[in-house]
Amino acid sequence: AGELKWWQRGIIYQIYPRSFQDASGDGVGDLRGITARLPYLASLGVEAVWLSPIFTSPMRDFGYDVADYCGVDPLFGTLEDFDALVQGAHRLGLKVMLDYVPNHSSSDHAWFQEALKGKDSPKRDWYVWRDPAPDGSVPNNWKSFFGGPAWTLDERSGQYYLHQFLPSQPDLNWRNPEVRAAMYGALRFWMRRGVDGFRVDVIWLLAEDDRYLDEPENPDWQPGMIEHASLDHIYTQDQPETHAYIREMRQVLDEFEDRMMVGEIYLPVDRLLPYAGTKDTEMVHLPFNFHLIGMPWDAAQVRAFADTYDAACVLAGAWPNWVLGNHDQHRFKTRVGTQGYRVAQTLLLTLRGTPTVYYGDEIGMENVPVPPEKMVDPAGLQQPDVPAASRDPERTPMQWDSTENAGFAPAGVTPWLPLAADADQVNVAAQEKDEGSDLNYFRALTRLRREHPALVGGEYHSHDAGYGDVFAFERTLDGERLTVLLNFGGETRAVGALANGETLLSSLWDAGAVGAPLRPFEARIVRAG
Ligand code: TEU
Repeated sequence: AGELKWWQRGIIYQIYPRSFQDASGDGVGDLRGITARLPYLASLGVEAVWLSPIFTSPMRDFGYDVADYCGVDPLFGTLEDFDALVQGAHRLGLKVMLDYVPNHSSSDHAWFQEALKGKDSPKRDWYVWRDPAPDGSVPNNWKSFFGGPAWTLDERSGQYYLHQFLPSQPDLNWRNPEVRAAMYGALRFWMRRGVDGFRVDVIWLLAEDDRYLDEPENPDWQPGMIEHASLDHIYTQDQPETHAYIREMRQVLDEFEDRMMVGEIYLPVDRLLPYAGTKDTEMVHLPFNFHLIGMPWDAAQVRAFADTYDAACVLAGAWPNWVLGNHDQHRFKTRVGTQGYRVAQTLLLTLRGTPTVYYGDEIGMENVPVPPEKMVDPAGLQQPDVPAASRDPERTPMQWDSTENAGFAPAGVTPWLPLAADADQVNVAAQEKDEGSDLNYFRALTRLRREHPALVGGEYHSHDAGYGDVFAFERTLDGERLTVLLNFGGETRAVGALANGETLLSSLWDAGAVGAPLRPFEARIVRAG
């Protein structure tokens, strides 16, 4: 796998900076905290660290509302702190990725404040304005992803502005070349500071159809769908112009050596893979594949999806990638259950493609119930009738040890979100000491990836294991063949010749006899003899 790029070879680890490590003692994580934990990150065997937004922000959407694209928010530290983080990471061989939020700025951004001055403002066209409908109401039926209309009236000018998220997150007008130039400038600013890559927020929503027609209702939508879209969004997502802007964005990245971007895109595979572009016109390096999050946790369905997606990637010449969780989705251990946890973790780290891991998943963090009076996520606060809408439960502080505040913040400080009730047991320090812990299982998997290039660069091919609750596949490269056996169910399953060979790793640790049946919920990696 020597010729693979770092973003194909390695694992991306997502940090939600508010919740990783609070060095300043204000209950919110910060950059110096992350820098202090770099040795831990290196010990995990991951390649890159992606930081959710650290830019200047009023934090109404916790940083996804940027008021200055080239500044670090004082809550997180300073530019000097950031430079130190990048240097420290690079010294340990870790890449650093930032979260780039191009679709919308904060309403506090100087650009929007200028645009508010009136229709003649030089920045007016940097945002998306429409006159009211003839009856004075919103221009059309477009909805915000956080509930309510996607339009807010600016009383002074009598026009509405577009916001696909909060009213305090006005959509930038990507059709305006000045906007694009300014936003590309921000990318260059961070790349000059040594940033290796970007996760690009809602990249598939950049452009809107400029006829501003009403969206049709989405007949397939159900509450709880990962996109949260009751309208089809045929006019606000996946527009041809969006593809064109991404091609431009890619050229900006290619001005620098070895940089990458991963795009946040919630679309079906046939509309997702085009975001990788073609050999001649490349677009995003990795279009996030969120489908493992949305689908039922079922061996046959996961296999069918993996087959389809892998084949589609081969055909499109796109590098695959896999995700089980992020700061918008409930913790995967809570979704698949304690017993399914290691099966899921094994799947994520052995399928063909780049895995992205969410902080804390390596120690098996679960959703933390946050009582309504402590809810802070605007997605939850704006949709009190949708109980699962709050993203607070998956954003709670990292659990480092069994001291007060689990080592996330100094004793006596109140963290911005509550800690898990079992943080005194489920934490890094405890799991370091326990050979059989989730943390050490994660490390065993990342070590296997390093020792066996077939797990990284090898071809993928699934097998019929003879049971609906077993997913079996092999990864092959240069004569090495590794078989991954995943028992999603609670029954012992004899999988015959598929299990023949040396067991390199079992989620139950003890290797068992060669060819032994899979035990309930066992994940096993076997080297075919
Ligand atoms: O999320 C975009 C997105 O599609 C979300 O609406 C997602 O479906 C929802 O959070 C699920 O509950 C991105 C960021 O990841 C998110 O944190 C931001 O709030 C949002 O964009 C606005 O920037």
